[in-house]
Amino acid sequence: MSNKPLVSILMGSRSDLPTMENCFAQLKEFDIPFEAHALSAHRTPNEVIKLAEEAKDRGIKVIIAAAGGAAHLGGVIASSTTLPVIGVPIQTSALGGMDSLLSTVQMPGGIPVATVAIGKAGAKNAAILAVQMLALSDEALAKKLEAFKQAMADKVIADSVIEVE
Ligand code: RP5
Repeated sequence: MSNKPLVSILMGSRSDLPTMENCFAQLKEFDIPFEAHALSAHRTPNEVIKLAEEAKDRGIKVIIAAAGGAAHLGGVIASSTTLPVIGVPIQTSALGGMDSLLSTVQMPGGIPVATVAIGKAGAKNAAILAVQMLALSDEALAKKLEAFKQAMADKVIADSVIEVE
């Protein structure tokens, strides 16, 4: 696989980075080349739209957008590209991430943002969902995904017996 990024990750702020490291780690596990930017739908709307508009021509296949609070980043990106957009709602201290979840998921008909769970699990799942999309046209990656799921199941089964006294 070439090093040209296939996935573009945008986060609303550098303060979202600790959550999104989980996304980076999962993409690295699958050897998916990706890029990442911290840009805000509210503080830097023009830069966000430019990145979204140019992504497809740069070879990007999937965009992952993470934001917290009034989380409009995924929606703004989805308005500016036909690439699939996966939204990660960041956990917030004020409202626990319910604010991020609702403002990411509740898109008007016609402009979908595929929204995953709040926080770290969502960051990890965004990566896996992106890999699943890429695997539709990549047989080797599809095999890696199958092995990944099997390994996950094997681990649970190996540790499934709970000792009772
Ligand atoms: C959102 O506001 C960001 O995605 C972040 O989750 C939140 C807070 O941003 P900072 O004030 O920490 O930059 O746009």
